[in-house]
Amino acid sequence: MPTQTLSFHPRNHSSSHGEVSSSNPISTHIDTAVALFDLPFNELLFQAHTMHRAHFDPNQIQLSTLLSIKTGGCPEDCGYCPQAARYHTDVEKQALLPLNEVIAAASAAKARGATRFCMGAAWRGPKQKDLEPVLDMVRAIRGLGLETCATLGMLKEGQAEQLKEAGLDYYNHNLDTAPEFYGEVITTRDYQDRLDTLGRVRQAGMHVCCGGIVGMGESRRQRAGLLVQLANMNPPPESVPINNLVQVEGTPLYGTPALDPLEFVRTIAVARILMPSSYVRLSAGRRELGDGIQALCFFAGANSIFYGDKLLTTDNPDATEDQALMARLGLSATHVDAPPTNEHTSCTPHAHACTAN
Ligand code: SAM
Ligand code: DTB
Ligand code: SF4
Repeated sequence: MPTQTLSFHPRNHSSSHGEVSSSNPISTHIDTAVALFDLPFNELLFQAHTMHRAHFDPNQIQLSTLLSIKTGGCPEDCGYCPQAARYHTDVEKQALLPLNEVIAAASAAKARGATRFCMGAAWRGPKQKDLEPVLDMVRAIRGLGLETCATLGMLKEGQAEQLKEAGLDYYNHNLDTAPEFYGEVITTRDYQDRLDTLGRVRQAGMHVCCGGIVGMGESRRQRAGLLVQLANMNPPPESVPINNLVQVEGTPLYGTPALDPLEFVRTIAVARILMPSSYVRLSAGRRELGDGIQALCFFAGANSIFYGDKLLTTDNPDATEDQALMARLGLSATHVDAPPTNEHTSCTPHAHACTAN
């Protein structure tokens, strides 16, 4: 007999894209999420893995590669970020990369087995003169047959449509943490600014990549609060990056007591239960987690990673280490149908288990 019987029955998440609503009629209450976190570890992992198997092939992992296309010198004050101009870190400023360098990095990522290429820029948000060269990058990367993702900061009216028109499949913009903890970490943009950008992305018909960071000193209830915010988006994000804080000397959050790695696994498990159809990505901080904890995360429902030796400015496990870990665990890379290169597409990339391997 199980000692705890709490189980979670998610709603149907098949709402259409373009629908932006904060008044989701069937919303998850924070107490439900906290109760999941509080379950005995084995009970929680069993529920999460059962949910995972019902929605995904548990032996397939989606691989995204990141590239910082504009580095450092950011005017924002995100307390975790080595790219904020106001903190003294070792990050060197780098202007927007030329198109040929971005194409070379994307081609190399594809050759290593990545299916999605994500470009990050240390901007508060892009100006129109910034956006135009990024649109060229999106077109070129899509032309290579990769899915495209970008994280450029806050978007103004009309910018999401331009990105969509150029062929951007996903826009990454994180809520980062629960509303109640947010002000401890960032003061130069508020929670509603983030929700507004996410609404623009959805309205333009792009897929939403939205997650957050744990290990910033938040409470368990606040970790649950972040996941509830994500799960109650209507529809929930297709891609949910869960970052474990990478502590960078010079940032305000450097020296924060590290999160218990088993609490990180619990966070992944609750994310999987609350967002059964979303890809849950093990994001920053994988080097510190080690192989055993990552294996538990994959069991708990993580089915995507950032793949490649570098995140934006910090180190990630080497691609060869990830290949070895995946081989030890019998995991294979999710295959994605090459997106059409037509700029006026309304294509939805379909990831599925690769039958060729
Ligand atoms: N500048 C844009 C913005 O913030 O909207 C896009 C790039 S920003 C680096 C993307 C995300 O990376 C942040 O929202 C945060 O969740 C994550 N991130 C940044 N620094 C991190 C760190 N030191 N550890 C973990 N995650 C981090
Ligand atoms: C996300 O959630 N994590 C990635 C991506 N989206 C852009 C970024 C992680 C950055 C980690 C710190 C760095 O390398 O600068
Ligand atoms: Fe700037 Fe983004 Fe870093 Fe915040 S997370 S300081 S917006 S680069």
